[in-house]
Amino acid sequence: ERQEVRPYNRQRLLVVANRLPVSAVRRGEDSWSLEISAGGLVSALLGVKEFEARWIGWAGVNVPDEVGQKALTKALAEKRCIPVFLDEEIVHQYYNGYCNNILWPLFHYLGLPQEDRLATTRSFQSQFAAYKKANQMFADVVNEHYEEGDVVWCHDYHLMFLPKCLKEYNSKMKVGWFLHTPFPSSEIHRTLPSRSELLRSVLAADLVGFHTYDYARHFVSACTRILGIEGTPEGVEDQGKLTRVAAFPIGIDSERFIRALEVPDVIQHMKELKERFAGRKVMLGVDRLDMIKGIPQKILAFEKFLEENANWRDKVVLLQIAVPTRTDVPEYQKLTSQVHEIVGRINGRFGTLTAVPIHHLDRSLDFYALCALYAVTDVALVTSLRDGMNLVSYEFVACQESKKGVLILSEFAGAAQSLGAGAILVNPWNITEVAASIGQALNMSPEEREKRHRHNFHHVKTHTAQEWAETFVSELNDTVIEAQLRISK
Ligand code: ADQ
Repeated sequence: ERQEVRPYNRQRLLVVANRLPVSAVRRGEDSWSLEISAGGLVSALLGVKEFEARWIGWAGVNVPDEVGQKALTKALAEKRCIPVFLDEEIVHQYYNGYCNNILWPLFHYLGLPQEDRLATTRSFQSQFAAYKKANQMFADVVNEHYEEGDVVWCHDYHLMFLPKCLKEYNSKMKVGWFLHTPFPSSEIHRTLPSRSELLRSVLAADLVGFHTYDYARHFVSACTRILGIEGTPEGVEDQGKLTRVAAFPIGIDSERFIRALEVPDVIQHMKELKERFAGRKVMLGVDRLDMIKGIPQKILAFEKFLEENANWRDKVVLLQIAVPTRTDVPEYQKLTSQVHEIVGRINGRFGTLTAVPIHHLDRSLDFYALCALYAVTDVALVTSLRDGMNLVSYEFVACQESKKGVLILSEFAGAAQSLGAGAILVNPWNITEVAASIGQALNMSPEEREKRHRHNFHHVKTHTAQEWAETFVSELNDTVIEAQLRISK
């Protein structure tokens, strides 16, 4: 694979993320079937023509035997993917433990449930050790595949220890790190026992990126307060070494959504949905079923709206599509039953023999079904308690050229900074306010909707995922060149 001729001599980009963008299913001792999952990051990088991207990450399956590992490596190579093999114990401690039970809630300002807090405090050290070990395993694979001139782009809170490991292997490696979640206030980050080690390791990168300027500012002030090192307008400077810190707001591949609306299957599906909900306004929520998405709060706000607006009860329907994630974690199981209970109660209270106010689906929808749903929606409800960016809000806007529906958006989603002028911004914790916003959205004049939609649509069309990836990588290249110039002066 290393001798492969590079088409057009494009720069190689090694994208390192916890999960590879494929799902692998074992079909036999040495055979695997693979399916590429088209997330935002995948389409962002597929669209970037200047680079030849390769992926390094965990395939999401435990493959203890060498025969299986070899076969999977070979199958993945065809998709330009390189696996990191993690055993069950590491996955348990690093992924379920440190990443999802400690960093994820902390970065989203959500505390742990009381009964878990002490247990987590006790297991902290062993989970952090596993986190470092896993990051070192990622670094080993990167190092093995690295060629001079490659750009290495590390992603997300799973891999905060990776920049340091990589620079220890090769101080000349161009390393960037991007965080997809919020970076919390330094007062929150301060509570992490591993606070300094994580910051120092991230600072080993040449470029550190966040979705918003606020997150970047929180990161710089954490470095100043916790490590006592200088923040500068460009980033963080420690003993003459500058780490550039900046905001790179992600976008979507908007054309992919716009084009989908012309596909006959999607048009047919839209027609069916319109017939199904004729005479009613459609409100939509699409989220992973996660604490951060504020699904129970959203449904309670909808209940309040129905309570106070009897005239709307048979004229509006809320479709909530919630893909289950991390289903083996008790907290997530609790959230699922909590949501089911609230939905059941509200449907019992306001439903009739022929119609219910909430359709709640615990599942993922395929791309075309999702586009059709976005396109027929009158009001989208994105009420995340915290969210790095939130791409659902972008996807909805991309599909609304004909309908010009209203976006109700949490002020705690990164997207509030880019779509704030077109959306109705809400504090998701205040269900009275969200309920009032639902009324405002449903009653909004066509002129006002048009004006707001124009603003958001323009943003979504011009700030694409491809542009995001290109900007990050070229900034990383520039940062390294500038640093070399500074040293040679
Ligand atoms: P997520 O928390 O996963 O991403 P989001 O940005 O909304 O949140 O992306 C979710 C993606 O999954 C969207 O592309 C959406 O279409 C899809 N999806 C969600 N529910 C679905 C369903 N029921 N059926 C089908 N598809 C569904 C993390 C951060 C975000 C950040 C992104 C990108 O938490 O804040 O915006 O990374 O950086």
